Amino acid sequence: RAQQGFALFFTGLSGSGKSTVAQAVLARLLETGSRPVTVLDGDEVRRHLSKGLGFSREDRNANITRIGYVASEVVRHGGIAICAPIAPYAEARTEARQLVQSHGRFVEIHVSTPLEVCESRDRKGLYAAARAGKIKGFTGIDDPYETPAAPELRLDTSAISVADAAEHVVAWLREQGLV
Ligand code: GGZ
Repeated sequence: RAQQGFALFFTGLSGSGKSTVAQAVLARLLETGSRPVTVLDGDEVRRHLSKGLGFSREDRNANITRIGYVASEVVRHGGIAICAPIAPYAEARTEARQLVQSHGRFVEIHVSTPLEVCESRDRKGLYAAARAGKIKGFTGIDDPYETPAAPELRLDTSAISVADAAEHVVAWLREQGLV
């Protein structure tokens, strides 16, 4: 039978490794080449789908609802959607889950890399700017991140390599019969 669509929903702090692991998983899924894959990455989404939204609770939740809606359409057509926003609020993650689950599987992956590690990486200098008060309401510094209570998977990129993290996701998908 045709395999059902599913969404991989990575959530975690800035610098936790969401996008990097998502890209590695994408590469692995494209190798096996079974179905079309749509990537809804944070940066891209905010440039197009969520252009004009800021980082208030309302705007972040609107961003996640839009991502959830697009992912649900991809899944409805039997495709794979890979999403990688911070998604700090449980309420919005639940809404995205409900949108997707009416058409297929929703796989929440908490990228649980500790704040200290994300901050020490500080690839874009955003944590330094947030500590200096130049960016207000930065997730993990002066804005909340609600830890997922029951994600399908949890990955800490300070404890395992990107390749191992991606392998772990793909192995889990195989176990579930999704790929
Ligand atoms: C968190 C912010 C903020 C604030 C700008 N808080 O490391 P990045 O740069 O590329 O990832 C972060 C990205 C977060 O956008 P999302 O759409 O994923 O967020 S949410 O799910 O909450 O809607 C960071 C940058 O945008 N950034 N200001 N105040 N991250």
